[in-house]
Amino acid sequence: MSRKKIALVGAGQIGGTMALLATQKELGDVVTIDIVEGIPQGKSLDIAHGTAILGSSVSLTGSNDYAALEGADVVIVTAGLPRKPGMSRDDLLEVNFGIIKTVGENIKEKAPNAFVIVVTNPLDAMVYAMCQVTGFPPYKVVGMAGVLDSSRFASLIAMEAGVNPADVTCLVMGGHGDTMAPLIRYATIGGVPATQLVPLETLEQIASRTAKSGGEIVGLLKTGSAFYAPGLSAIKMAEAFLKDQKSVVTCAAMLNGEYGVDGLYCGVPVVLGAGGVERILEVELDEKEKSAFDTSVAAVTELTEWVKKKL
Ligand code: TXD
Repeated sequence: MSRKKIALVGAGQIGGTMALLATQKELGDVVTIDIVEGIPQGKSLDIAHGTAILGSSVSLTGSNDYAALEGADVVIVTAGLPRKPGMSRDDLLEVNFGIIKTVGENIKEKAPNAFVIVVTNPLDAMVYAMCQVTGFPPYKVVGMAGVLDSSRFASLIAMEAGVNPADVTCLVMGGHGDTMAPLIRYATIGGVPATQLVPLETLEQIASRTAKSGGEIVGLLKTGSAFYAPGLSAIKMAEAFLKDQKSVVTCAAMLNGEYGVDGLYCGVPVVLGAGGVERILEVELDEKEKSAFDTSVAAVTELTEWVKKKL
């Protein structure tokens, strides 16, 4: 089997974290690309210096040239600006759209067969833009958000219940914004509905904290947004594709009638494998859940309409 190649466009906080994780997991050779001279080269060399300790055979390179995308199996895009305190994800729309456009055109030209994972905010609108700019089939272009939001929900429940986070499974649907919909009814602890083990009021507080978790981290860090858990989430998705794991994860996928939504990227549970998004899972939503999902879809629609006008 030939060696896989993972291209990380954006060598900032999340890009650097992903380079380390991909090296540790030996997912494939890692190339990081950034517009800032020295950053991708420096981070790649720094991680390469640790490969003897990690026992990893991965080769790492950093570049300021999109030509380094050539032959990539997976491209993960974090290029763009992160939030500062007081900013919403949506405030990043205009500047990050310009960046996604440039990056997308280069991916189309240099890595036409790649599976593309977009991380840049505002997530759902940016992944829509990426799909249009590359012209790739929607099952090969996805957005990372639901894996992170679901992990945040699960980890917070585990802390409250005093159990292993690995035993908690959660589902957060909708857009990656303040209107995301953490679904309490689908949270389980060791297969048991969380509502049987944690008071409903507490779960509701945790759901609300989950939706605001990104902002909580921005408020603490002050100089940027979360990067460790986002890095872990995007690498989990890359691994599902590279190893054909058929993982059930929530990610921003193009909806074509599912959940009553057409032609929009939004967070839904999918099966992720070597075929990219192999299936979109349609779970049953009660009235309250459907209304929360629809509110989130409305917010995503507004941003996506802006993108459509600029394409
Ligand atoms: O769940 C999610 N999807 C997210 C998204 C969770 C957390 C953060 N999320 C968003 O990811 C965040 O709002 C940002 O839009 C991205 C990247 O976050 P990160 O924290 O990694 O930002 P950095 O450290 O500023 O890194 C961005 C890098 C930086 O080094 C820039 O020089 C580079 O992107 N950049 C570019 N690289 C290549 N090509 C172009 N055009 C370019 N423009 C900027």
